[in-house]
Amino acid sequence: MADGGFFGWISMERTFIAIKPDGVQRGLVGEILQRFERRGYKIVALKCVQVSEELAKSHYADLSERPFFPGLVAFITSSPVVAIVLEGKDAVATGRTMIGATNPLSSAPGTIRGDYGIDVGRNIIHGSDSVASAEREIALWFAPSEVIDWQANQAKWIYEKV
Ligand code: DAT
Ligand code: MG
Repeated sequence: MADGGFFGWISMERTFIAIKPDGVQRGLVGEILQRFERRGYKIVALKCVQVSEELAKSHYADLSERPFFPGLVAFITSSPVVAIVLEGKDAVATGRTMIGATNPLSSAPGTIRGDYGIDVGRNIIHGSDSVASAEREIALWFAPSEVIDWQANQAKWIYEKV
């Protein structure tokens, strides 16, 4: 499923979500998880992480030449992050839609960043931007044994066919 494979006829995906230090410090973990759970996404991995500089630099490797990179690494390593893998239909793109635009001031109300954030450098949450990124990020943040395959009993009430 992490490879965008099929569960029944439904294309199931996994996406990597991280509630950043500001989201954890502001006590938003429960509210954020509740949004994804209520939508119908299934938590298949979750842990609290004190991020190392090495992990931060690897996670944001594609931004290493950007002027804000040192500040981004300092921020993400400054306080714990809650790392999550969600599974469900179209999890990557729908996760990004629920998160909102990179700059919270441009994020629509109703999105996580649009409801809780103001500054781009304090935008509360990360979500994978493609299935390929999700696969890379899940492998970077989690050991295979930490990502759990399980059947949600409510799946038939979320999906027409399971
Ligand atoms: P996103 O998190 O929406 O995928 P991104 O991958 O382009 O956005 O950037 C990663 C993070 O880097 C972003 O969540 C916040 C920070 N960032 C991006 N652009 C920035 C900027 N212009 N100034 C400061 N921080 C920025
Ligand atoms: Mg990104």
